[in-house]
Amino acid sequence: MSDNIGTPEAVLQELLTVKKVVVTAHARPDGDALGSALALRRMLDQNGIAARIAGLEPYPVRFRFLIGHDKNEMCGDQWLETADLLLVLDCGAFDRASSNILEAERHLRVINIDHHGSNTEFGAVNWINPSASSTGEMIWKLAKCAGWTIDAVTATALWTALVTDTGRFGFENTTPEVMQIGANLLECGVHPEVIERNVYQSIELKEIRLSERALSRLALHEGGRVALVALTHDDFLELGCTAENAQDIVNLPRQIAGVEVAVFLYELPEHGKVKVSLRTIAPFHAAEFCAIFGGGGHARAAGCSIEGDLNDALNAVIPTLHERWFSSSR
Ligand SMILES: [Mn+2]
Repeated sequence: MSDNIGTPEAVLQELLTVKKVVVTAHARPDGDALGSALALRRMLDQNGIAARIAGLEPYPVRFRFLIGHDKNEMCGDQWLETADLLLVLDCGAFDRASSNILEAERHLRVINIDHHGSNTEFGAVNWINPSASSTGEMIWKLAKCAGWTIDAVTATALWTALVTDTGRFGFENTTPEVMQIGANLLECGVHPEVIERNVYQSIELKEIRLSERALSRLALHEGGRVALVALTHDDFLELGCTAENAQDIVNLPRQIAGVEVAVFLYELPEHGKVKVSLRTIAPFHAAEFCAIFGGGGHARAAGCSIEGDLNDALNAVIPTLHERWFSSSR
């Protein structure tokens, strides 16, 4: 696990000499990935650096309200080919970026801005702060450092990054600083009820049906301290859902009283793999567990992929959880 690496000043130094950049984040973006990328893109554009977003489609419908405030927000292939710099946000490993970005990287200088402790430092310049609640928090700091104005549209994107990565200011990464940044964003014109309605009160019916399928497979282990839900490829097919519709399902088992480790397994047949999503409470380090299977993330939220089908994944994850965390009573 890496400690604090790099500075916002080093990132700004890189931006001094460029005219045209691309901003991206991890594929299948969440609120922090999209919010921080859109906020940074807008502020760069407003401050004399032409910037476009790439590689973030498809994004979940609930974040659509953040997109389309500016003409030409999204970049075409030609832009990617002629840009000076690629800023990669909220992306713990470069292979988590989308495929067209992986292609473009060959000729672009990469600036890596992230808060995942498991970050692989893939950039020419790396600014990694694992104690930041979100990449949105880091982009706010970058803006302050640069003296950029944060307007209401930018503030709304950054608020979305903060609320989604702090569990609506409920996780242990909700620091005094997060609340100070939140207060500043409110002063910049954020309407929290708009974000709440779009992000948390806009679930599609098929997503509720998908949750129903996942809960039908709810299983408790370790005397109720581990709760697991799962979805098969057929569940997704029959309900017309994709992995984007399953982003919040891991939050269902974690709500059960006494559960310390919540696990969500779902089949991604196109890759012949099962995705594992893990949420924990202290002292269980989710990213360290997922690293056993080649994944990564944060202390309390992490993920990995396991070759095979749902049964293979169950047979890998449940005994390993027992062995690592529950074999001697703690
Ligand atoms: Mn994040």
